[in-house]
Amino acid sequence: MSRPTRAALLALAALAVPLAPVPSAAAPGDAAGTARPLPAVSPTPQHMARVGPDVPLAPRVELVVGAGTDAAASREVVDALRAHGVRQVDTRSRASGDARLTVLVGPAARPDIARALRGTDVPRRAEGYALRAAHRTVALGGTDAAGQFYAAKTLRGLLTRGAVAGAEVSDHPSMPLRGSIEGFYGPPWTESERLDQMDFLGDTKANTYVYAPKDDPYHREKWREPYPAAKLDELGTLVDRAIANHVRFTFAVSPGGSICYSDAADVKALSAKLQSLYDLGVRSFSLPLDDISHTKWNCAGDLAAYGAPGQRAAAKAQVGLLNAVQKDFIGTHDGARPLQMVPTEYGDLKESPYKKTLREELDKSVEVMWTGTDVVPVEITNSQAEQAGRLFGRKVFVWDNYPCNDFGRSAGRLLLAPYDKRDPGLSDHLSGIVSNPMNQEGASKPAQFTMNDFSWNDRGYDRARSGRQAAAYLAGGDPRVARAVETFVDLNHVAPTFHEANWQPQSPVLSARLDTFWKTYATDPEAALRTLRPVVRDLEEVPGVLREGLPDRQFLHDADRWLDATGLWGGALSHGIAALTALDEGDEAGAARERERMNALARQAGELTVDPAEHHQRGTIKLADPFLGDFVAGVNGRVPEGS
Ligand code: LTM
Repeated sequence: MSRPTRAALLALAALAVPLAPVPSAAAPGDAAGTARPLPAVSPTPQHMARVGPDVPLAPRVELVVGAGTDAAASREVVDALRAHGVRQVDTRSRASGDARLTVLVGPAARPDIARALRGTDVPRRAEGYALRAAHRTVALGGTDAAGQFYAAKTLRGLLTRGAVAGAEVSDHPSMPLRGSIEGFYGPPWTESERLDQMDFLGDTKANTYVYAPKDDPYHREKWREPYPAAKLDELGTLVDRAIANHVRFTFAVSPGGSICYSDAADVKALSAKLQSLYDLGVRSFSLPLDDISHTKWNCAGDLAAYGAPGQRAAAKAQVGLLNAVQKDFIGTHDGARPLQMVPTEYGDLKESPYKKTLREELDKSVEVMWTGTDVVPVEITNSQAEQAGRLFGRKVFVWDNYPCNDFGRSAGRLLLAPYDKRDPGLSDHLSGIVSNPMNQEGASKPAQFTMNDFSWNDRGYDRARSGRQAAAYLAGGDPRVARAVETFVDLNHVAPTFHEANWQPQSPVLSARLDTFWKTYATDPEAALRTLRPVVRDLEEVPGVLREGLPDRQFLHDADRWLDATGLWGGALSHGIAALTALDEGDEAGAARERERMNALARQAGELTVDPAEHHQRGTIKLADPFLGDFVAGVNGRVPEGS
């Protein structure tokens, strides 16, 4: 059956919405599946509990939609059912009463949905939803259209083994703004990476994508110029995909490097730029003023209007512009959301004349971004976030520079570790968190997945569980592939900062295993080697397992050279083990030969470089450093060179 068109759904909307069959309470002793744990749903729901046995799917399912049913939500439900073997979905405006499975999708207040929810709490929150699967009925009720869409995403998570888990879910996001800001230096994402990102954000219940690539000239240097028609078309396609995923495509333009704040022509040019995106359907806008100077004006007019350059004068000029855009553009455009901005002082907690002016004079509805301390923060605590809120006079919106890899200390690296060191409870102090990801979109997903989990439910966030779920998501549910993803994540686990300190350690799992290996080797070489062999075999197998089994082609493309490096290092370690084994058996010549092979592969791995077309920072590929190199050195220190 073809998907219902929007027109068809609107036609259905005109019909009365009758009541669906009301499920009776779970029969006592009806045990099929009642003891089974519920599947992991990500982001972690605020509340989820088993209410009865699993609800079996049927080859033919009735989908009941009504006036307020979100088209994207019903599409998502149909896709999810089809992916789990349902052959026919009959979309109707009233339940027939004799279907083997009925799925109701729409506003939680719709009478048939409200009844089928049977008291499942409907959160009074934006983007919230309630879901209940019991007997032959699954009810998905949203507090708004996005809530319905998220209910449908949760339904996908509850589908296993030919059934919907018998569960009730009451859920809503902890933070209003969640997602990503493409705000890094270096090669911007391609159109297909951005389209992929929109679907990914939808999958992870994130609602925000900020378009702010530093290296798009029309975003920064050429901000006054309109986008060429082809580029505008491309942006239009992205906006449509964002809307289909309940993602707010947020258009950012950064005029700070050359704007003359006091020149009406510049303000007009800025407004025209925003208008061109509004015309494509964009309803969220941002004016980032990061990485510009406080201490110079771009025109003599500003000197006359605001006085000598300085923190206070810069803030006055910026506030004038931002308040004008908020009032004259946002305030006059239907559906436009509050303006967002990035202050020039975005990465510290020091009081200053700049912050004081923003705090006191910037329109209170404007969202102010903040990166945490030191731009790439080792942590974000509740107390810091509270302080930032006080300094800027509102809850701040965190631009988290993770897993961004455009700065010197991240050269040659993919940053894959799960999100960490952000306090539970941050949702009390922030309006949201967006990730500034890597130049590589696909490879950013493991980290972003966990960040979106955190911003949805910071208090329910469990780092280890989220990391496992991220791996399972990327692996398309295949456990062997998921394990290989987790191994690969461990090899690329370090998260550097601008300073010496890393805020996430490198390879915690592998480094511990290698450490144990050498300790055991000192007293029982055979046992040590026996334990290490499967670890190294896993390493060697990672590239093959991922390249054959991982459905996400973008991730594989992005990780290509790191996968090559993994294969080479795996081979090097395997020869290292062989060298130590030969030594243990008294075969010095064999040991020396293996040593040589190990060194040849390690050398090759060390010579791999990043693709400059895809990475802002050039350099050699870094992987599980320094542990892999240390292991090779350890073998070299024990096995003599051949003569
Ligand atoms: O973080 C902000 C607000 N601005 C820039 C980003 O564009 C850049 O990607 C990161 C990481 O290098 N640092 C910044 O200062």
